[in-house]
Formats: sequence, structure tokens, C-alpha cells
Amino acid sequence: MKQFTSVHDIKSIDWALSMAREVKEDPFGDTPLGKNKTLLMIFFNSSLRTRLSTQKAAMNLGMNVIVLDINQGAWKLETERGVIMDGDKPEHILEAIPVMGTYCDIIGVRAFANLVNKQEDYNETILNQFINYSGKPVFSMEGATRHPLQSFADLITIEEFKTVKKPKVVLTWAPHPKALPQAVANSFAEWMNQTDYEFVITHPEGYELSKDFTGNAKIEYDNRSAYEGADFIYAKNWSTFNDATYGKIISNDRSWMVDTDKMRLTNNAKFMHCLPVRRNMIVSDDVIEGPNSIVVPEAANRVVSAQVVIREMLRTISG
Ligand code: AN0
Ligand code: CP
Repeated sequence: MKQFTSVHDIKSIDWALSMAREVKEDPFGDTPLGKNKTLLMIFFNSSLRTRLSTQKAAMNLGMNVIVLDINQGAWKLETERGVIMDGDKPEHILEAIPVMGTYCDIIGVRAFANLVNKQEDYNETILNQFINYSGKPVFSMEGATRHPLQSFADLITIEEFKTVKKPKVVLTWAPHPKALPQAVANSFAEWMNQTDYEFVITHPEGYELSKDFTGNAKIEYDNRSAYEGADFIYAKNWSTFNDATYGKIISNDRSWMVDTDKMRLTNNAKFMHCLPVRRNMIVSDDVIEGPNSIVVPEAANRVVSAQVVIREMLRTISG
């Protein structure tokens, strides 16, 4: 595996799940693979889970890890070509990336959507520059349009907690005070569409995601109807995708929050969220603290998804 930016970079869902089981059963079985190999993790945005779980995964594989927060201590990077660099950015990303590539064997990158320029976001400009110019295998730690390590962990979690073979999985939009990217929702939809689950997306009108990710998933504008018979409620906020209002908040409707009343409509559904989550905006205290909340095991599975991906890249490097 030379890159991991979406579900399309894995052989199949079944393969990914069987690798996840292997890693979970024997987390330290492959430590020789990572000996004298270095993972470089580059963050353009904040993180708690991705930073810790990916580092832990690399440590389980016997690797050395270097973490760089671009916005804390590194030179500010110009990302556009052709710019006269007389502003506040002393270094160009087109030198920085190949330099970073010389210090490591594998690179993980987190670079969120800026939600200003839709084309730039949906071209995955920064992630692709790392892929094209680092000379090293690159994996996404959340790009502008997807968060594949999260979705992979979500899939593992659903497989572990499902009580029926083909669960009904509902992705519900929920309100949030700040405009957030579509990446987590896009990516979750893309992964769910590779399974045989019943997958439903529910959001207010105007919050339609790109068809490239949602495919043939059922879109339900009536929030309560979507909850009926659900086995998993996966909450996430995102800002608008459509051209006219790209990256904006067009609803603050608090009735879309996940609460006990709506959870009663479900088939005793488990509650999921990638975290960080704002309580009593996205989900009530009662639901997230309740017995059906699986947000912590979901986050724990981030080590597993990262370890599968890094292990596969190490195997590719080692031939
Ligand atoms: C980010 C997002 O919505 O993409 C990261 C989630 C893993 N969330 C926030 O910025 C709050
Ligand atoms: N879920 C997730 O990626 O969390 P962090 O932003 O804390 O890494």
C-alpha cells in the first residue's frame, strides 16, 4: 500500500476487517517490521485521538515517530505556486515536503478543508502535494474531503457491536456553532456504501453531501422517521456542500440534536460519534453517558485502523 486516502485504497472491506482482527489479537506481533523505520506525522490542524492513536499504532509496530505541528513552531508554509512570497510565509510547501520526506519512511498528514475555496478543498490540494512530492507512502489523518482512518475504525466498531447481520446505520446531521468540514460524513458514507448494511443519511434540506460519497444511500429529510428501527445512530455536524453556500451554517435547529426521546424510536440503537463532540449541541448528556454510547470503544479502534494501514505500508516498503 503506497497511499491511504480513501476506502478505494484498500483491497476490500472484508480484507480490512480481517486485518483488523489480526492486529487486535496480536498487537505486538509485527514489531520487527518497524525497526529503524520512522513515521512522520504532520498536523496542519488540532487533534487528540488521531495524534495519540496513530503514534500508538506506530509504536506497536516498533517504529520511531516524529510529530510536527505546522502551526506551532514550524515556518508558516505557502501552499500556492506562483505566489510572490513577500507576505508572512517564509517557506514554500514545495521545498518543505521533499525535505520532510528525507527524514522518514512513511508520512501521515492532517490537512482539513479551509471551507473557503470548494475546488481547492475537493482537489485535496495539500494531501496530493504530499503524495506527489514527498517520495514516501502517505496516509490521510483527515484530509479536506475524507477521514478514512476514522471511517475504518467506525466500521470495525459496528462489526463488533452489531446484533443483527445487516444493521440499519443512520448518519444524522446535528447542529454545531462553528462551520465544520464534510470530511467525516463523506468518508463514513463512502465506507458504509461498501457494506451490505441498510444505510440512511438524515439532514435538513440544504445539507446534501456530494453524490460522489453518498452514492445510492437513502436520504431522509424527516429526522424522526430516520431513527425508526435504527441499530446505530452516527451523529456528525457538517457545513453545506452546495456551491451557493459552500462551507456555511444554514441551520441551527436544535431539534436535530440526538436525545433520549429520539433514541426511543430506534431498535435500542448504539450511539456513535468520531469525537470531539459538543454536548447538548450534537448529543445530550444522557445519551452520550448512557449504556448504548460506544464513543470510547470507537475511539479505541482508531489504533487498530491506523495499525492496519501502517503495517501494510511497512510491508510494501520492505518488499
Ligand atoms: C473536525 C471535523 O469535523 O472534521 C475533526 C473531527 C475528527 N472537528 C472539529 O473541528 C470540531
Ligand atoms: N476523531 C478524531 O479524528 O479526533 P481528533 O480530531 O482528536 O484526532
